[in-house]
Formats: sequence, C-alpha cells, structure tokens
Amino acid sequence: MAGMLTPFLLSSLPNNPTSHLTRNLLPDWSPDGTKIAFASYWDGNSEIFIMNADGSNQKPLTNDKANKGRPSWSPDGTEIAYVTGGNDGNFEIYVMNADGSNQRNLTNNSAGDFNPSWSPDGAMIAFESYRDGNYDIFVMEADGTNLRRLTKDPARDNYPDWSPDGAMIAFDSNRDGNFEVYIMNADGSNQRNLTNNSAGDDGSARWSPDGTRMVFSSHSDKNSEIYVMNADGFDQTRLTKDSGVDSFPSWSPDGTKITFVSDRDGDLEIYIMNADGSSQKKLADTVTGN
Ligand SMILES: [Ca+2]
Ligand SMILES: [Ca+2]
Ligand SMILES: [Ca+2]
Ligand SMILES: [Ca+2]
Repeated sequence: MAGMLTPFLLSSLPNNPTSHLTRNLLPDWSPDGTKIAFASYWDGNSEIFIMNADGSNQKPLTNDKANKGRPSWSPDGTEIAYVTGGNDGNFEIYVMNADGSNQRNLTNNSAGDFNPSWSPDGAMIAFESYRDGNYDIFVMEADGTNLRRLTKDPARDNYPDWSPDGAMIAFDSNRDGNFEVYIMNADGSNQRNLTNNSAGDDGSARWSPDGTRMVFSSHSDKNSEIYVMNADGFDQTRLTKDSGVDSFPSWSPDGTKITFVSDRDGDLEIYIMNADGSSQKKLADTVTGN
C-alpha cells in the first residue's frame, strides 16, 4: 500500500482481507471517555474490540468469520454501530449493544455499506453506500428506516462524521481531483471543500467535541500525517511528523487527547497524543489473533 491508508480503506477489505491494514484501526472513544472501541485482526479476520482508555483490558465484542470495522458509539454509550461483511463485498451496517450482544443488520442491501456515524442526538446514522453505483453519503434512522441519500456526485464520497450540534456532516470526496475534506448541511445542501489541497489526499475528518476544529489525515507531505484545522478549513496545522502512516484520528470526549493509527514501529497500532500534537505514544500493543 506504499504507506498510504486511503479514506475508503474498508471498501478494499474484501480484496485483501489478511493485509496488515485491516489491523488495529479506527479507534472511537466512548462518550464517557472511559473506553475505546477499535477494529483488530483476530483469528483470521478483523473484529470489533473494546479496551479501557489507557489501553488495558482489550477484548473482542464480536467473533465470527466476517471482516468488521469502523466502530461508532451511540451518543448515550449503550450501543456501537459498525461495518461487517463476508468476502463477497456485501458489507452492511450493524448495531450491537456495547457489550457485544443483540447484533442486528440495519442496511440489508446487496451493495457495500460502510463507515457509520451516529448523529449527536442518537436518532440518525450517516454512512456511505455503493447502492446507487458509486460511493455516496446516506442517512437513516437509527433503526434502519427512512433512508435518504445526501450526496449525488459520481465521485467517491466517504467517511461521514456529524458535527457536535448535529447541523452538519463532514465527509471525504475526490470530486475535485483528489480527496478533500468536505462539509455539508445535515440535509445534504451546501456541500463545500474545506481543505482545497491538490498536493495529496485529505480525509478521515472528525469534529472536535466543541465543534470548533477538525482533526484529519493528509498525504500532502508524501506520507500520511495527522492535521488539525479550524472548522472553516483555515489554520491547518500538522500534528505528526513521522515517515510512517499516521491516520484515522479520533478525539477524546473532553477534547484534550487524540487517538490515531500509526505504523511507525512497523505494525499498525493505536497511538495517543495531546490535542496539540505533544506526547505522542503508543497506547497499547493490540492483540492480533495470528
Ligand atoms: Ca450491504
Ligand atoms: Ca458519490
Ligand atoms: Ca487533497
Ligand atoms: Ca506520517
């Protein structure tokens, strides 16, 4: 993969299910800040795991033969949405209780469905789907009903993330030549490019808990690094400076920390740093089933 984690990583899983890129991905903090959910390779495929926020007590919440990824906590902390699929390319959005019980399919569509993100009020889930012939952002009620398509561009539109006030959704798109971070109103109107960086791919943006900033990954420095910017796209500041892949950042609920994924020690692991980029360290050596 030449050191690049693409924003649409999960959609490439079926073609390369044993890649190291399926390991230790996409950390997401529980709303109370005590736990982190993530995807990790385990017993032949990737599963959803949970650990304490200090990296201790890792355990799988799922365990079957399908590849899974992109856990997203419900705002009340009781449920986790995630992606699961076999090797047939038909990924679905599932929801389970935060202890792994009561796993249920929300999408039930023959096309690939990826990257769920809960609305802050818990009522809606945004996700990406290939059901109309290219990747677009959709929203549905948290029970899977009332599906609506928000983007209608022939380019790839991926990785939605709701603003903390619920008014907007950030996403990645390559509609302007390479991947950029976009935002739109939650009804799909007023889609606009925030990063405008033709030097490389930008994506996997997550809003800060106070809504004033976004953390994202950018490939503009020839390898993937973590950046922050104001929520209007200005004042882009690089937080990581390492020759490895640094991608998929996620804020702690109090806004003081950022977790991310890095292969700087040769294997993809979950790292943590202060929100200003200081004190970068590996959070844990995560389990890998083989
Ligand atoms: Ca599907
Ligand atoms: Ca599209
Ligand atoms: Ca770009
Ligand atoms: Ca890097």
